[in-house]
Amino acid sequence: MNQERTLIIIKPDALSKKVGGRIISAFEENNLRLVGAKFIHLGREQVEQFYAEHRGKEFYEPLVQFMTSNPCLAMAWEGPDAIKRAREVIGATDPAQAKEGTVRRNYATDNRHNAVHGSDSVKSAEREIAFFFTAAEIFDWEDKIYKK
Ligand code: IDP
Ligand code: MG
Repeated sequence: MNQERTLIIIKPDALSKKVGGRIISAFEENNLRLVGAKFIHLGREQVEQFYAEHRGKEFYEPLVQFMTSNPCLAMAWEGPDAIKRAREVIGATDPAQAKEGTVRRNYATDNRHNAVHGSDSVKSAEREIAFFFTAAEIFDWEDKIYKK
Protein backbone atom coordinates (compact mmCIF):
# COMPACT_ATOMS: atom_id res chain seq x y z
CA MET A 1 0.00 0.00 0.00
CA ASN A 2 1.36 3.36 -1.02
CA GLN A 3 0.90 6.34 1.24
CA GLU A 4 -0.50 8.92 -1.20
CA ARG A 5 -2.15 12.31 -1.32
CA THR A 6 -5.08 13.20 -3.56
CA LEU A 7 -6.95 16.39 -4.44
CA ILE A 8 -10.67 16.37 -3.74
CA ILE A 9 -13.07 19.20 -4.57
CA ILE A 10 -16.52 19.39 -3.07
CA LYS A 11 -18.26 21.04 -6.01
CA PRO A 12 -20.76 23.93 -5.85
CA ASP A 13 -23.85 21.72 -6.14
CA ALA A 14 -22.96 19.71 -3.03
CA LEU A 15 -22.17 22.76 -0.89
CA SER A 16 -25.40 24.34 -2.10
CA LYS A 17 -27.31 21.22 -0.99
CA LYS A 18 -25.47 21.33 2.38
CA VAL A 19 -24.05 17.83 2.09
CA GLY A 20 -20.40 18.90 2.40
CA GLY A 21 -20.06 17.45 5.89
CA ARG A 22 -21.43 14.08 4.81
CA ILE A 23 -18.94 13.97 1.94
CA ILE A 24 -16.07 14.74 4.33
CA SER A 25 -17.34 11.92 6.57
CA ALA A 26 -17.27 9.49 3.64
CA PHE A 27 -13.54 10.09 3.15
CA GLU A 28 -12.79 9.92 6.90
CA GLU A 29 -14.74 6.67 7.18
CA ASN A 30 -12.58 5.24 4.40
CA ASN A 31 -9.22 5.58 6.15
CA LEU A 32 -8.26 8.93 4.64
CA ARG A 33 -7.06 11.93 6.62
CA LEU A 34 -7.48 15.63 5.79
CA VAL A 35 -4.14 17.39 5.18
CA GLY A 36 -5.33 20.63 3.52
CA ALA A 37 -8.53 22.62 2.88
CA LYS A 38 -9.53 25.85 1.15
CA PHE A 39 -12.97 27.38 0.58
CA ILE A 40 -12.68 29.10 -2.79
CA HIS A 41 -14.86 30.72 -5.44
CA LEU A 42 -12.97 29.83 -8.63
CA GLY A 43 -12.72 32.20 -11.58
CA ARG A 44 -13.02 31.20 -15.24
CA GLU A 45 -9.27 31.22 -15.86
CA GLN A 46 -8.65 28.95 -12.88
CA VAL A 47 -11.29 26.42 -13.95
CA GLU A 48 -10.08 26.50 -17.56
CA GLN A 49 -6.56 25.74 -16.36
CA PHE A 50 -7.67 23.07 -13.88
CA TYR A 51 -9.78 21.25 -16.50
CA ALA A 52 -7.45 21.95 -19.48
CA GLU A 53 -7.53 18.24 -20.48
CA HIS A 54 -11.24 18.60 -21.31
CA ARG A 55 -10.96 21.76 -23.45
CA GLY A 56 -12.89 21.32 -26.71
CA LYS A 57 -15.26 18.62 -25.40
CA GLU A 58 -18.99 19.37 -25.61
CA PHE A 59 -19.36 19.41 -21.82
CA TYR A 60 -16.39 21.76 -21.27
CA GLU A 61 -18.11 25.18 -21.42
CA PRO A 62 -21.08 24.19 -19.21
CA LEU A 63 -18.56 22.58 -16.82
CA VAL A 64 -16.68 25.89 -16.55
CA GLN A 65 -19.98 27.72 -15.98
CA PHE A 66 -20.96 25.27 -13.25
CA MET A 67 -17.60 25.31 -11.45
CA THR A 68 -17.50 29.12 -11.37
CA SER A 69 -21.15 29.49 -10.26
CA ASN A 70 -20.57 29.24 -6.51
CA PRO A 71 -17.70 28.40 -4.13
CA CYS A 72 -16.03 25.01 -3.81
CA LEU A 73 -14.17 23.30 -0.99
CA ALA A 74 -10.75 22.16 -2.27
CA MET A 75 -9.08 19.58 -0.04
CA ALA A 76 -5.99 17.40 0.07
CA TRP A 77 -6.47 13.96 1.62
CA GLU A 78 -3.83 11.43 2.61
CA GLY A 79 -3.82 7.70 3.20
CA PRO A 80 -2.97 4.26 1.83
CA ASP A 81 -3.69 4.20 -1.93
CA ALA A 82 -5.51 7.52 -1.42
CA ILE A 83 -6.01 8.24 -5.13
CA LYS A 84 -7.71 4.94 -5.99
CA ARG A 85 -9.49 4.73 -2.64
CA ALA A 86 -10.98 8.21 -3.04
CA ARG A 87 -12.13 7.44 -6.61
CA GLU A 88 -13.90 4.33 -5.23
CA VAL A 89 -15.57 6.39 -2.51
CA ILE A 90 -16.63 8.97 -5.13
CA GLY A 91 -18.04 6.55 -7.73
CA ALA A 92 -18.59 6.90 -11.49
CA THR A 93 -18.82 10.31 -13.19
CA ASP A 94 -22.50 9.77 -13.97
CA PRO A 95 -24.41 9.19 -10.71
CA ALA A 96 -26.81 6.90 -12.59
CA GLN A 97 -23.82 4.58 -13.21
CA ALA A 98 -22.28 5.02 -9.74
CA LYS A 99 -22.37 2.08 -7.30
CA GLU A 100 -24.71 2.17 -4.33
CA GLY A 101 -23.20 3.89 -1.31
CA THR A 102 -20.81 6.07 -3.31
CA VAL A 103 -20.73 9.85 -2.83
CA ARG A 104 -21.99 10.53 -6.35
CA ARG A 105 -24.77 7.97 -6.08
CA ASN A 106 -25.87 9.57 -2.81
CA TYR A 107 -25.33 13.28 -3.45
CA ALA A 108 -24.80 14.08 -7.16
CA THR A 109 -27.54 15.69 -9.23
CA ASP A 110 -26.48 14.57 -12.73
CA ASN A 111 -23.34 13.79 -14.71
CA ARG A 112 -22.25 17.46 -14.71
CA HIS A 113 -23.37 18.51 -11.24
CA ASN A 114 -21.78 15.47 -9.65
CA ALA A 115 -20.86 16.70 -6.17
CA VAL A 116 -17.14 16.01 -6.10
CA HIS A 117 -13.83 15.82 -7.98
CA GLY A 118 -11.03 13.36 -7.25
CA SER A 119 -7.57 13.14 -8.84
CA ASP A 120 -7.20 10.21 -11.27
CA SER A 121 -3.42 9.48 -11.05
CA VAL A 122 -0.30 10.22 -9.01
CA LYS A 123 0.74 12.76 -11.65
CA SER A 124 -2.58 14.60 -11.68
CA ALA A 125 -2.79 14.51 -7.87
CA GLU A 126 0.59 16.28 -7.65
CA ARG A 127 -0.44 18.87 -10.23
CA GLU A 128 -3.88 19.43 -8.68
CA ILE A 129 -2.65 19.71 -5.08
CA ALA A 130 -0.02 22.25 -6.21
CA PHE A 131 -2.78 24.09 -8.11
CA PHE A 132 -4.61 24.89 -4.85
CA PHE A 133 -2.00 24.64 -2.09
CA THR A 134 1.50 25.80 -1.27
CA ALA A 135 3.69 23.27 0.55
CA ALA A 136 3.14 25.21 3.80
CA GLU A 137 -0.65 24.80 3.44
CA ILE A 138 -0.42 21.00 3.55
CA PHE A 139 -0.22 19.61 7.08
CA ASP A 140 2.20 16.79 7.80
CA TRP A 141 0.64 14.74 10.61
CA GLU A 142 3.67 12.48 11.18
CA ASP A 143 3.60 11.57 14.91
CA LYS A 144 1.12 14.28 15.83
CA ILE A 145 -1.85 11.91 15.82
CA TYR A 146 -4.00 11.98 18.99
CA LYS A 147 -4.50 8.50 20.40
CA LYS A 148 -7.42 7.62 22.66
P1 IDP B 1 -14.34 12.60 -13.36
O1 IDP B 1 -14.70 13.84 -12.57
O2 IDP B 1 -15.16 11.41 -12.94
O3 IDP B 1 -12.85 12.33 -13.37
P2 IDP B 1 -14.04 13.58 -16.09
O4 IDP B 1 -14.26 12.74 -17.30
O5 IDP B 1 -12.63 13.92 -15.72
O6 IDP B 1 -14.80 12.88 -14.87
O7 IDP B 1 -14.88 14.92 -16.31
C1 IDP B 1 -14.68 16.05 -15.48
C2 IDP B 1 -16.04 16.60 -15.08
O8 IDP B 1 -16.70 17.09 -16.26
C3 IDP B 1 -17.01 15.58 -14.49
O9 IDP B 1 -16.81 15.33 -13.12
C4 IDP B 1 -18.34 16.27 -14.75
O10 IDP B 1 -18.59 17.33 -13.84
C5 IDP B 1 -18.10 16.86 -16.13
N1 IDP B 1 -18.51 15.90 -17.18
C6 IDP B 1 -17.83 14.82 -17.63
N2 IDP B 1 -18.50 14.16 -18.60
C7 IDP B 1 -19.65 14.86 -18.77
C8 IDP B 1 -20.79 14.69 -19.64
O11 IDP B 1 -20.86 13.75 -20.46
N3 IDP B 1 -21.80 15.61 -19.52
C9 IDP B 1 -21.74 16.65 -18.64
N4 IDP B 1 -20.68 16.85 -17.81
C10 IDP B 1 -19.65 15.97 -17.87
MG1 MG C 1 -11.31 13.48 -14.21
